[in-house]
Amino acid sequence: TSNTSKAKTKGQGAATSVSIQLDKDDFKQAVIRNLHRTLGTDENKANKHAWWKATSAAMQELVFERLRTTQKTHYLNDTRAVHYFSAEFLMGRLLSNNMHNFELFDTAKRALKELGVDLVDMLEEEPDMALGNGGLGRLAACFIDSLATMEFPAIGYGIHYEHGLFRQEIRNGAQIERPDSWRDYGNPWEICRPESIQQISLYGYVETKYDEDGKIHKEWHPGSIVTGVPWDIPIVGYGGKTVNVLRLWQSQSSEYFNWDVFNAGGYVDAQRENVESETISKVLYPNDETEAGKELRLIQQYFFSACSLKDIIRRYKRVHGDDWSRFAEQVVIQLNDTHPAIAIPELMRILVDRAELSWNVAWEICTQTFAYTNHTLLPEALEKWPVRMIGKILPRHLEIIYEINHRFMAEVDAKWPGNNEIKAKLSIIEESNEKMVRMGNLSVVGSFAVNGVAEIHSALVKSQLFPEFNELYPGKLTNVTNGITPRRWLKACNPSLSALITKKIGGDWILNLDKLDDLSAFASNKTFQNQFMKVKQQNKLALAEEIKKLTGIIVDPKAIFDIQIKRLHEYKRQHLNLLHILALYRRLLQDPDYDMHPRVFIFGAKAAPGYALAKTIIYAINVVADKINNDSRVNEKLKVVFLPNYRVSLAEKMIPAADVSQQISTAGKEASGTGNMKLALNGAITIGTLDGANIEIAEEVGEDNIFIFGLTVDEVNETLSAGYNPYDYYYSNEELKATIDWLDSDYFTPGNPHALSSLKHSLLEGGDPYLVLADFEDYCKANLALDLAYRDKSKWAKMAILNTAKMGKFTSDRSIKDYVERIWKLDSCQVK
Ligand code: F55
Repeated sequence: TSNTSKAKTKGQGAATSVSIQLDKDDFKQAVIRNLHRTLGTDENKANKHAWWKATSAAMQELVFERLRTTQKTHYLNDTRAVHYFSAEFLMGRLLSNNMHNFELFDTAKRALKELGVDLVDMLEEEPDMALGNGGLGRLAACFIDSLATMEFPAIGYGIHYEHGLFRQEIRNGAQIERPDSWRDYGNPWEICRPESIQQISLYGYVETKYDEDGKIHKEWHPGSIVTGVPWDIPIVGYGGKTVNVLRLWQSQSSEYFNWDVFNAGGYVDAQRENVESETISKVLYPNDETEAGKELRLIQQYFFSACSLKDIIRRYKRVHGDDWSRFAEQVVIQLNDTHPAIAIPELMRILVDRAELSWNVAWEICTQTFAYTNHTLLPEALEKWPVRMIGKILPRHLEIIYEINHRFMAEVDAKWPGNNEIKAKLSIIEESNEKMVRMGNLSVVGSFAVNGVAEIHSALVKSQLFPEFNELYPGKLTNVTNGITPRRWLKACNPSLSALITKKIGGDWILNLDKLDDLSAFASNKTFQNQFMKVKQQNKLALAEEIKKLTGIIVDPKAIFDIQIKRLHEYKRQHLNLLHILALYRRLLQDPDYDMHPRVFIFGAKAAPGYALAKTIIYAINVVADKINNDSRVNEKLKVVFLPNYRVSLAEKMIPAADVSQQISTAGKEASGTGNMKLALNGAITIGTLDGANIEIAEEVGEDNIFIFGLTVDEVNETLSAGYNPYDYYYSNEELKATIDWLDSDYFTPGNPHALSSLKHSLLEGGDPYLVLADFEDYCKANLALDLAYRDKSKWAKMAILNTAKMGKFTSDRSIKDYVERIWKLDSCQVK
């Protein structure tokens, strides 16, 4: 293309930069050319949206160039690659990210300015690509960024949902869900690849045949066939050298097939129950941490897993033909939780039924190919599918699962002869009233590596979730602590802090986050403290304006900005935060001179639409906010803000402005958390429990630079087994009792005194399963300490700097390095 023929070698910058670069005038021309030729409009007519599209198209020209080179290089080198199977990729916006990763952001900004367009303002035109619920989906997005940055051959496989996670509106304090339509006006980043369409089967029955030698052969006669259309999203690594692909499957009906069935008449009734092909990729299930158990969900999982496997096998066969012996050398598949675990029996089916390999050879290939990441210990999140349902949708897979289990049970019996209790526990089939397939057990049995996502979590996976598996397969269970990409979560979202850091210690931190530790030397330096806190102050000012724009609430940028952003869940304990806010409110009412630094509590959270108590907590936050913000007796010191529709692009505005990071889950429940890392990286101080990656953050920053409170995992277990009674705390802490009772009055919900009763109920009669009451007092103490610390400006600045300085461990580059060295065994492949 013309822009590459005008390529210039970039003089400055890291040796990591790609040589194809544009200067400001090239960039202007590329945007204008795309405005004319791609958008069919011109400078005078173009609105913000058209400018965004033209700019994206200009970027996409560069992206394509590197994509081609990358794919050619990977093909010629016949590289081993990781295939990251994930039902969710929470990408957010891509234009700014791609500019940053091509190191073109400043060039683009200047070019657009000359065209009369403000880049930062224009970026708001891009809808978030919200094809995920929360941490798990965002982790996948950070991982594919790091994989491309570190030049590892990798492909992400997922679902091309028409509607991503719902858009949240707040009406009269309550959450309303609205459909998300991220592609309504076209997505400039995706490319449809009709040449790589796949077809997959569903329903039907299995025929058992015998050949001349009496050998058994299974033939699946499907009841319907679905077409998978791949959409590729290029993933630009930092430095712009490697551009990998995220391949997302869209479902389509395969008309000719379904017509036959339709004409057969007798099958019409059976067909009626079947899921319509197009609905498979229609919508992302909005549940995090609760498994929906719906037929359509299982079909989604099989649909994308089977399409992806076929895609991998097609590519493998192009080089190796029918020689399966090198498959596991070339292909490693990482299962992002159990959502794609049905890929295990699917690969067995292909190898045994289609390639006609022996079971043992097939099983060896399979178990050398798959690795599985566990993201939760919560029982309600562990996927189980009714045997009956799998039998209906995937009859041959059910047989294969039974065969896998049969052989596995023999292994268990060899290890623990005659021990039926262990067998019942480890069996892939749960022999309950309604028989279930346990996808976690299937994943452990079918993988060569299983990892948790933070040290404590992985220890609990070994000791609590899968202890017998750990005995049976020593070394299979391991840890890879999560990480986040510093490109999006510092460089792009916090340009002022990035510039300050780079000025102080150079720009190497972007690719080597451990370098941030060089800032430690300046943590006590008054000048640097002032510079650091000035950036924070500017970011707070910007967020204050955003808050006003989004909610009308006016907040004081000098107040402590205290932020809790994450999905709404009881175990994450937003209601613990709320009870403490009520306690502060009450103290201020009882003593107008109550001494506290002004503080703004800011929340962002979506509740799963069917999770009633989570929705009540959102409602509670909003009604309490409304009361406090309009109470002139306290609102100089206390404000509460619930920002609607929390999502990646909103997180990017909130995180740089945070003074305090709330990470207050019940110990043992949050597998890792990743928001904790993003906030600390941007200089927020954590108030948190010893849970998930908080523990490792505390180790890195040191106990002076974090506010730890609450029960530990062991203490939680002891408290529960001693017969935890929340009333003991309720009656012994006057303030706690008063705040809980307050929620159940009509003070916050005039005319509707019991609107929040279910919240009180869950904390008392409900048994308080997440020990909110047990941790309340210590949480209040930690908050007091935090308040005091903030008043010492220099002390706080030092803490904030050290938090940024000590986050090196939590780059997703390090996570990927761990996966590569310990699990995937990949070589990087430099793309020239
Ligand atoms: C989505 C769908 C289902 Cl069916 C179940 C869970 C989810 C989901 O979104 N889980 C999730 O986000 N888990 C989180 O994963 C993060 C990345 O590993 C962890 O940091 C976090 O602790 C964990 O809750």
